[in-house]
Amino acid sequence: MSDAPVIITVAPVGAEVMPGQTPYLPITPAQLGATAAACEAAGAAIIHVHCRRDDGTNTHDVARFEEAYAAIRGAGNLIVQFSTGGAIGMSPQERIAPLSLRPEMATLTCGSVNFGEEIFENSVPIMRTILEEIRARGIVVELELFDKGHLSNARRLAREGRLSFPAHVDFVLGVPGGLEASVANLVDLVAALPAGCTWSVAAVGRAQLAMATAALVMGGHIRVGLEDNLYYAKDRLARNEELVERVARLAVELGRRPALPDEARRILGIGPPSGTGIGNRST
Ligand code: KMH
Ligand code: ZN
Repeated sequence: MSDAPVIITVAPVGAEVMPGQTPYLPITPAQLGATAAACEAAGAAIIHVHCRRDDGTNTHDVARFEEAYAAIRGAGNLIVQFSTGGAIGMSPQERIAPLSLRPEMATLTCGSVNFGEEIFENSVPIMRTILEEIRARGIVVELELFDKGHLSNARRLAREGRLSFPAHVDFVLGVPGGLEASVANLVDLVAALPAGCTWSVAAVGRAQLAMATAALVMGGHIRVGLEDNLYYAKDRLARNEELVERVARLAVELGRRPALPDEARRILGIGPPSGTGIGNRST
């Protein structure tokens, strides 16, 4: 059993949930800032950022990300991780545009995947484009794996010299069309990782809590938030900070504790949040 600190990522908004589904979705930069502060107080170390326009629609507009980034930075010390997945249908150029702001971290989804009725497209050329921008900006990458085959793509990019292992990996389980959220699948994925990788798990819906608990026992890290799960319990909508607080409490019960953002920076090989000279373990 691990007693290492657990890095809790909050994914507070995502691209799929719409404001009509819950009153707790942070839409504006100010709301993202307030969410960041509440989630840091509850035990989060990383915030995974998507942006919306005021009407709730998705945008990867650089100016909107800049406002959100400033609001989050002004609210505390969370590691800021930009999504490069964006929303289904965004072009690769749209998806990478906010990286010009040089966040400390950014995601790279390591392959295409059916996504409900749609396809989340991440061909090898798209992955190369995103990774090149991540590397050029000196940003630490989080490899997002929605299926086991995505690990093969990551290994291919490593063979091409575009990223290096060990890296930080997030398993996103339970997307309709991706790998199902089960303990057996999580154990299998973790066993398949290159030596020295750190990993976290995100899971859709009700499985979020179960997979987070499994990660605590297995020595992994956790992602929670409304991007992946709207409910605290059946028929009870969640606030982001409640989802963070619950897994932080479970961590302590299980002999671990939430990593502070600076501890998470050390674990992930990220330099201090200066905006320049950001350390980069994974690319
Ligand atoms: N919204 C999904 C299509 C990421 O943030 O890097 C993709 C996604 C992945 O959320
Ligand atoms: Zn996302």
